[in-house]
Amino acid sequence: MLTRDDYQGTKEAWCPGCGNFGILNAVKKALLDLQLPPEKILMVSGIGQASKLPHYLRCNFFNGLHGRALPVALAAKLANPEMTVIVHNGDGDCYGEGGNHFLHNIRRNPDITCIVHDNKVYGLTKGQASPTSDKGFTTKVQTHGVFNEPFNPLAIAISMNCSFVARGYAGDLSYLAELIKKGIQHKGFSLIDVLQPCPTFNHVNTFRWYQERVYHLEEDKEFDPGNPLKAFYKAREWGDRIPLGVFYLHPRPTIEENIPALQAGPLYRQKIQPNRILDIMEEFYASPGEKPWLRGR
Ligand SMILES: Cc1ncc(C[n+]2csc(CCOP(=O)(O)OP(=O)(O)O)c2C)c(N)n1
Ligand code: SF4
Repeated sequence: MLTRDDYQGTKEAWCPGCGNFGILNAVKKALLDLQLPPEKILMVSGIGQASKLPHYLRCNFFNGLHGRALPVALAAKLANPEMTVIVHNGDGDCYGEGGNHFLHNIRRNPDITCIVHDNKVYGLTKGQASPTSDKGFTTKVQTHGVFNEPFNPLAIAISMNCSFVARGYAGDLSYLAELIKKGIQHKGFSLIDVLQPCPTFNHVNTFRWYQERVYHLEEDKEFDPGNPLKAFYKAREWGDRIPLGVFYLHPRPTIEENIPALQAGPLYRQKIQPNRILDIMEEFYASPGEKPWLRGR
């Protein structure tokens, strides 16, 4: 029987009152409830305050480049689909620098849980606006306020038929832990955007601000996560009321199930056959006449 201590990593170095603590505790609760052994978990992150989370947990982890957590996670999942792969990134990391990877991972649908710590600001680099910053948000750089339209990760994910789309809140720990559990158990790409106050650099979207606005989608008896139009409508609700929960479910085959080479088992257990590669190369170079790009070699 695993206990909370089995997941204990190094001492956290976030500011006091940071929403990242709530997310870390919710992740630990989810792992504990699922009794997932630390050696079967791989956490992948990029760069940022959010991306430091795997340091504070005991499990396998890879801390990559800014915005590049998802391609690393996808490669790891393809090499060893037996691992539970969880990605931690900030809103800047995932939707800004890593935006392209975000879109293409939704298309590919690997069995990865992507947790985005959405504090609507660049925390690690001291408070510049991020893709999800609301219009009018002022920072030391955006002194006249943000004038760009905010990126809406949930609406984008739903419009691309992402297989699991959810939103949690760092101040609602047990509800967030349930969403993370559902995301891990879901087979396919699970996006969990987590509203995370940054008391140091975002003085607008505070715990109190969220506390007055958030509600659970379950309160709306008409809501159905299988209905893309209803999900899209809820994803655009922002202001006086902010919904939390599972917005959209669209189960479909994962990339692991689609790749023929993986049908023989995980890559790490498959034997490499160097002779076969040499045969293929020989065959390839044997008739350059049919391959204009090889002429004159
Ligand atoms: C390619 C690249 N561009 C910029 C940076 C500088 N940089 C490091 S962290 C960061 C912002 C992190 O913000 P976010 O992803 O929202 O995470 P947070 O720190 O708020 O959790 C930036 C711009 C970098 N490390 N690499
Ligand atoms: S700067 Fe913001 S996100 Fe970073 S540790 Fe401090 S409160 Fe948390």
